[in-house]
Amino acid sequence: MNRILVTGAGGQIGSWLVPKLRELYGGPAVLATDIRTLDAEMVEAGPFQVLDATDPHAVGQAVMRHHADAIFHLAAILSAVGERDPRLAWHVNMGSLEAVLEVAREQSCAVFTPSSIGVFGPDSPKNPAPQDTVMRPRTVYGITKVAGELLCDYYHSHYGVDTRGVRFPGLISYGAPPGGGTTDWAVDIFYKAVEQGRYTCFLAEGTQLDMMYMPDAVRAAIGVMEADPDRLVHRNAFNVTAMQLTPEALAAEIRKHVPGFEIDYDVDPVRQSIADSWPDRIDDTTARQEWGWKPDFDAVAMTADMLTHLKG
Ligand code: NAD
Ligand code: AKB
Repeated sequence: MNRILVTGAGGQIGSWLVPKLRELYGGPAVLATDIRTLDAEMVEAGPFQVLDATDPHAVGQAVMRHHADAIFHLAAILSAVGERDPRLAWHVNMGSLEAVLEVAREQSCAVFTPSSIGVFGPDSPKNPAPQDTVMRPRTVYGITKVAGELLCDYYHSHYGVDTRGVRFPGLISYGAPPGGGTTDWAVDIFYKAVEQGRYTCFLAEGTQLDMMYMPDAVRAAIGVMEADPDRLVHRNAFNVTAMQLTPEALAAEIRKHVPGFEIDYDVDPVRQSIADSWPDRIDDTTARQEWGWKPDFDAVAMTADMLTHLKG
């Protein structure tokens, strides 16, 4: 990777990934793009372009003009927003992936595409969900992610495109807010803890999901792209995780830093049913074996770091 184009650069992941890529590969080498204009920090630190990733012609032009040899494809609609507007989720998630893969095939680019724990469904083993198992998700988001993993595999096996990806768990970060997922509670809880000392959670007590702190997610994205291709068997769908959290366990950890912090529950049935269909824990042994994946942050270290930054 020398010259990189990032789609969906203004989102929760892109707002962390783009600065890291610019630090590693040089500011001018990383073209940030999004369907909307972004804040000055992103736009002034390197090249930026408004780009609808579902438009194959526009993506092709941008890749050609930037002389990109790698695309980090982050533009997508997440799980909760996807259940509100399934056709939009299909259009954006599949339309943009097809556009990016075709451009990558024509212009010889490597492609990173994040998949998700959303690929699993109620028929998948819950604890742990293995690397290779039954995947029959019930959300349109999950369906696009399974289809996306398979399409990326297809472009690799049939056209030799260097496609790679990971199945991210819920990602926790400060800065750009999450884009409308089922795991957003694990970000919201920190902001409410600092601002109000209490949080009303939209998932029920006892709902356990995999999570990861954003610095680890950024390392995973870059790590899989820099991995020795000869060692990769799976390529597009590596389970990666760092911790398993329930709302009450994270609240207890936050309480160590915010005395008296309280949590209560007002369950949203849509997001609860999505969470209930996802595993309690995924097994990331394959990523550890094939490219040396290992997270730096557990729940204790992540909570301390989040609160240090949010309290200023
Ligand atoms: P996000 O919703 O925060 O950001 C998505 C970005 O894409 C936004 O800036 C939005 O403006 C942009 N976008 C939407 N439609 C677009 C289009 N047509 N063309 C160009 N840009 C468009 O999402 P995120 O959390 O940064 O997620 C990025 C990727 O990682 C997605 O594929 C998501 O499924 C995956 N993922 C995220 C998480 C997580 O917890 N954040 C977990 C698993 C997988
Ligand atoms: C979501 O909740 O939709 C995302 C994800 C885990 O894919 N955070």
